[in-house]
Amino acid sequence: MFNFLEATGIKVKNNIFYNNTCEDISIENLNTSTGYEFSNNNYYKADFTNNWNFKGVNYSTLGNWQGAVDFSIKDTGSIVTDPLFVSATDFHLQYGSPAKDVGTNVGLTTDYSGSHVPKGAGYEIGAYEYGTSILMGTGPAISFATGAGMTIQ
Ligand SMILES: [Ca+2]
Repeated sequence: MFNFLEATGIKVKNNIFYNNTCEDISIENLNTSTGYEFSNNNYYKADFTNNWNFKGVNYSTLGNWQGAVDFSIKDTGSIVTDPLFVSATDFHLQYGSPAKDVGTNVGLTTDYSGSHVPKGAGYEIGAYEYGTSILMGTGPAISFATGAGMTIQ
């Protein structure tokens, strides 16, 4: 998915890597990986083999990957589990997704669909904040009147 040869300051946060047929991350940089920050990613491959490659060595567990890299932030807060997308073509998260509320603040105020983030207890990993795909249609008119309480019509 990502293959870095020679670069500095790479930041990979809040991404979902889903069932790629090659390594999710491959870093061939033989020098120090200056300024690399990886965190709060969701890696999922059905076979969990050779998910990461760092300087020519393959790693199949998140713990081994985290122990091998020389990054500034060593993929902390990341998870290895099925993110539970709505479908193969809809990358919103289902209610029970483990990617809900475990992302990190990357300075965005909206998700990929333009909805405000975060919602709930924290940021989601992935492109969409949970709860942004609900189509409400035409909602009721809500008005407030001083001293009269709330009226929903
Ligand atoms: Ca959330």
